[in-house]
This record gives sequence, structure tokens and C-alpha cells, in this order.
Amino acid sequence: MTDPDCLFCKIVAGDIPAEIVHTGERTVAFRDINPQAPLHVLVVPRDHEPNAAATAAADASTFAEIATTARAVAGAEGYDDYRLVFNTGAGAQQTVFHTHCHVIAGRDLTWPPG
Ligand code: DGP
Repeated sequence: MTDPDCLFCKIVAGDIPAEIVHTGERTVAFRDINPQAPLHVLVVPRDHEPNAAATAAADASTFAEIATTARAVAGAEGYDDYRLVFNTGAGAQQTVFHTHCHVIAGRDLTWPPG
């Protein structure tokens, strides 16, 4: 399922360029256009859902592939420690309403996040 008006669906389809770092059966990973750390990659499902909860409800195996892909992407760049973030809802700073997992690493990550 795709949404013709969705930015990340267009990246998954190759209609908008992005620096792809990993492709999987159910997911695609590409570098964030506005990186917040030396490693900042977005892992997105190929199927359009608006947020992580919707993806998990629709297909748990896709949600699992997001987590394993995030681990592979961080590991491939030499990072054992990394942070995964799913902003969910406008109040949580979600701006693109196609499920995406931020994979962030390569600097000191403080807690709580801002
Ligand atoms: P969020 O605020 O959680 O919805 O994160 C959306 C992220 O998407 C944000 O960190 C910037 C990134 N982004 C927005 N537009 C583009 C784009 O055209 N290409 C890439 N690679 N990333 C984008």
C-alpha cells in the first residue's frame, strides 16, 4: 500500500532521491536530510502506514524488520550504541506521517531527550 502524496513513499519508490544505506524485503533505510548526529538514518517500511503503532498492528514482521535493520545499519558504521526514536503524532514532533524509525549514533546522547 502506498500513498501517492507521501514523501517517504516517493523515496521508497525511487521517485525522490535519497542516500539509501540498506534495503530489505519490507524496509528501506536512508540518511536523514537534517542529521542530528554523525549517524542519523531513517528506517521506513515499504508499506505506507502513518505511524509505528499502525505498522505494528498491520504487520508485526515489518516492525521486527525495522528493529533488525536499525541494528544492521548502526553496526555497519561501527556503532554498538545507538538510539531509536519513533516520533508519533504532531505533539511529539512527527512531521512526516509515514512510519519511520530514527537511528541516531556517534555522539553523546543525553537523557531525557528534549
Ligand atoms: P519526524 O520529525 O520524526 O517526522 O522526522 C522526519 C524526518 O524526515 C526529519 O528528521 C527530516 C527528514 N526528512 C524530511 N524530508 C526529507 C527528505 O526529503 N529526505 C530525507 N532524506 N529526509 C527527510
